[in-house]
Amino acid sequence: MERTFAMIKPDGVQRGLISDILKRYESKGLKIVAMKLMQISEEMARKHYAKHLNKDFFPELIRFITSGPVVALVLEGDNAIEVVRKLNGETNPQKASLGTIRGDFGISKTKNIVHGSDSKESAEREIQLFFSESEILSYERAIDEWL
Ligand code: RTP
Ligand code: MG
Repeated sequence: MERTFAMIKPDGVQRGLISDILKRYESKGLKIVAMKLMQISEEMARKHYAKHLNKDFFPELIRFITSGPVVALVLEGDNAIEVVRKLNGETNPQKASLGTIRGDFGISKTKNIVHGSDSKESAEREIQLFFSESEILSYERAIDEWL
């Protein structure tokens, strides 16, 4: 089973979309193995988005992601990294397909509601940045044998 890091960004929380978004991840069959409501510090934001340090949008991105509470998640499932990115949709919500989270709920390139790790390396790094080992649970669900 693969694990990925996902996040409901400050706009998703402020707009009351937490339950809609969790519903999509859960309904797809992904298992929530860690979850917390938290406010990201500037230092953590800079670490999380380190690869975008030299982009024009970096300062705006850091300001936005630290602007209010987010929901940090570790999701587990077969091919979870790719599955979450598909559910999230393209980066620009105006281009994202309808039926995806960004396609259905977003309109701004910065305020694009959700994050999902883009590779195994990113997933491992981001999970470690946001969660300690003891916050990540291992458990069976009755439905697991049907997925
Ligand atoms: P994410 O990391 O948040 O899952 O999004 P992503 O992989 O689809 O996009 P990425 O290229 O990693 O960009 C990270 C975040 O930066 C913001 N962004 N703003 N204004 C802009 O031109 C612009 N481009 C990217 C978005 O919030 C994007 O999710
Ligand atoms: Mg990314």
